[in-house]
Amino acid sequence: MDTLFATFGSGNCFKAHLIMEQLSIPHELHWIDVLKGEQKAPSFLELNPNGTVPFLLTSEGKGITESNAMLWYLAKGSALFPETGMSEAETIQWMIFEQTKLEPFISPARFFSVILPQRKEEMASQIAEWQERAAIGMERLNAHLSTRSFMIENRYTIADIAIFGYVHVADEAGLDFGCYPAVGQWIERVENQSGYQHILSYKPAA
Ligand SMILES: N[C@@H](CCC(=O)N[C@@H](CS)C(=O)NCC(=O)O)C(=O)O
Repeated sequence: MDTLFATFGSGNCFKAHLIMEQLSIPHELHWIDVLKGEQKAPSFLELNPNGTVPFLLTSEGKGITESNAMLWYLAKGSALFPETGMSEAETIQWMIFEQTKLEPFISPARFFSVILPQRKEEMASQIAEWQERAAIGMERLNAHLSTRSFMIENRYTIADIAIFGYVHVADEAGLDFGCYPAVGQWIERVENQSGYQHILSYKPAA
């Protein structure tokens, strides 16, 4: 069985968990508390020298880092994988867009707003800068989604899951979905996909 090492509330970890739920891939969850630095524990670094989560340990004992690489691996051969070579290229393009124009800004602004709110005030000017940069990516995304229902091929694929991971919680980073109506409508379409689970619906035992 695959094991997903994840931290609670992370959009990157959520992507991997969501696809395993939607494709009914048997898996175990192993919680890593990044606030306690468990991702840098020697026993974890032995498995994943990058010291980050999500980390997927496959049933064959191979390790994968990078949430979007996990989506690619887990979706191959399924209905969530792009159908043509051009769609594969578009998917990679949007995955890189997500990791360079959205996630690096939405994720830390959200982190210091809702996960570690005690540092929100101290980080205020940095948060404002992340919000400004995230807004540029959100505008581009909104324009793309204004003319289609899903990211590629007009159907739900891993391109949607990759973008959705952090974009659907962009309000927690201080962005206003009212400014991005096509994104808001697409979020509803993704939430209506079979097997969808809320990001906070799986959590470590108390
Ligand atoms: N690009 C990576 C990002 C991985 C990442 O930075 N994960 C965060 C949690 S969302 C983490 O492990 N932070 C703790 C650390 O870097 O020490 C992905 O998409 O999986």
